[in-house]
Formats: sequence, C-alpha cells, structure tokens
Amino acid sequence: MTTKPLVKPRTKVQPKTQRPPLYKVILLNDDFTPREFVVQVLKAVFRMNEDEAYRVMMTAHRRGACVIAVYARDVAETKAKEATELGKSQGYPLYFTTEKEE
Ligand code: TYC
Repeated sequence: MTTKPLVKPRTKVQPKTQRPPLYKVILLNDDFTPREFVVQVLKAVFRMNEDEAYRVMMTAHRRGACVIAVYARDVAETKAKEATELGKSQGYPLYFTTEKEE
C-alpha cells in the first residue's frame, strides 16, 4: 500500500518572459578615417565622453573592431547607419555594423 504525501510539492512553472533580443553596434577599423573624427562621431552618436570615445577608437584601431554598445534592434541599426553616414558625408570609409547578441 502506498501512503499519500502529507505535503504536496508546490512547484510552479515560471513562464519565461520574452525579452526582445539585443543588438551590438560594432565599430570597424579602416586605414583612412582620422582618429579624431572617429572620436567625434562616437561622442555625438553614442553619447560617450572624450575618454570612452578615445578608448573605443583605439581598441578598434588596434584589434580591427570594437563593440560599442547594445540596444534594441531598431535603435542599434539607426545609430550604426547614422554614424556611418557621418563618415560618408566627409568622404571617409568609417563603418559601423550591427550583430544580434546571443
Ligand atoms: N585607423 C585609423 C587611422 O589610423 C583610425 C581609426 C580608428 C579608424 C578606428 C577607424 O574604427 C576606426 N587613421
């Protein structure tokens, strides 16, 4: 004969909250855009201070690329486009891309 447990286990299934995926904005190095211009764009579009902008620029310069920030998809894409356009408007090949965060 089996005995009934006195206390029922009270496990609840937690429904997973669906958060929208985040997207990284990545700065790519090139050989032509002046360092100071990259710093200006990072300050203007990504609201970085001089120090942060300089560090990010130098990381991309040395390593080839640097992740700048993560945003919702539309924000990431808009900012990457805006920053790339700023370079283009001055004739520079400066390029920002986006990538889905895993
Ligand atoms: N490599 C460029 C130079 O030497 C500067 C630069 C840094 C350009 C970072 C793009 O993402 C970049 N003038």
